[in-house]
Amino acid sequence: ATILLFDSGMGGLSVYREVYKALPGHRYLYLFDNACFPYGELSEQRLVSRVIELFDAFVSRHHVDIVVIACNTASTYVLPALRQRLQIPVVGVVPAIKPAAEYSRVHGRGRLGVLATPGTVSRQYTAELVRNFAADLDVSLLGTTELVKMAEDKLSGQAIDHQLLERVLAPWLGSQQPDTVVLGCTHFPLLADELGCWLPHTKLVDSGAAIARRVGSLLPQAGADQTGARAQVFCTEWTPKARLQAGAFGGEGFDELRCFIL
Ligand code: DGN
Repeated sequence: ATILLFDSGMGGLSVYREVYKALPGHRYLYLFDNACFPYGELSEQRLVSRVIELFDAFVSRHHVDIVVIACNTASTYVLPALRQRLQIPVVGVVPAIKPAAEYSRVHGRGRLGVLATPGTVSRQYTAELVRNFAADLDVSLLGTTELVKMAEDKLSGQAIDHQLLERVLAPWLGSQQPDTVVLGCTHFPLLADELGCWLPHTKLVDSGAAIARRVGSLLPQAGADQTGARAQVFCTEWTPKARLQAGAFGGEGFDELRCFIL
C-alpha cells in the first residue's frame, strides 16, 4: 500500500520512524508544507483551508491509499473536514493524554505536563482530552514554537541552544517538574534526548507506536508488496533550507526531494 505522511515540517519523521519500523514493505510518501510552516501560529480557519486545498491537489495527482496527518496542530482541528473530503482512511496524531495520564496515576504523582504548539494547547479538542482522561490530575499545558524550530534546526545539523531550552521549560523545572510529559507535537520526539537532560525524572510519552498500530489495522492484509520501493519526500516551497532538511530524509531511505506546488 502507499502511505502518505504529512506535517508542516520535519516532525512527521518521528512518526514515520515508528510506522516504518512496524510496517516495512509499503511505499511511503512524505509531504511537508514548508511554505506555511509553522502551523502552530496559524488561525484555525486558515489551517483548515490550507490543509484541504493541499490534499485535494496532492491526492488528485498521486496515488495514496492511506493518509497520516503526522501533526497534532492540524489533527486537533482539521480531521473531520479532511475525512469528509477524502475517500481514503485518514489517521490523525493527537496528544497521547490518555496513556500518559494512566502512566502518571500508576507510576507518578499525578503531575502531568503537555508540551505542544501554541495552537494545540489552545484547542478545544485538547481541553476535551484533558477533561475526559486527566480531570483528576494536576495538568500543566506548555505551548512553544521555539522547540519546533529547534527540532528542525537539529535535523539540519545545527547545535542545540540549551539556554533557550531551559527558558522554554522553566515553568517545569525544579520542584514543579511533572512526573509525566506528553510530547504533543511530532517534532518533540526528535528532541527527546535534549528534553531528557532538563527533565531527567520525567517520563516522556508520544503517540508514535499507537499510530503505527492504527495504520497497520487499516491496511489491506495483502498490501505489503512494495519491498524495495523508494520513499519520496515532497516540500511545498523550494528553499535552501528544504534541501538541507531533505538530507535528514535521505538517511531514512527517501529519494531526493521533490517540490509539490499548488
Ligand atoms: N509537528 C507539528 C505538530 O505535531 O503539531 C507542529 C509543527 C508546526 O508547524 N508548529
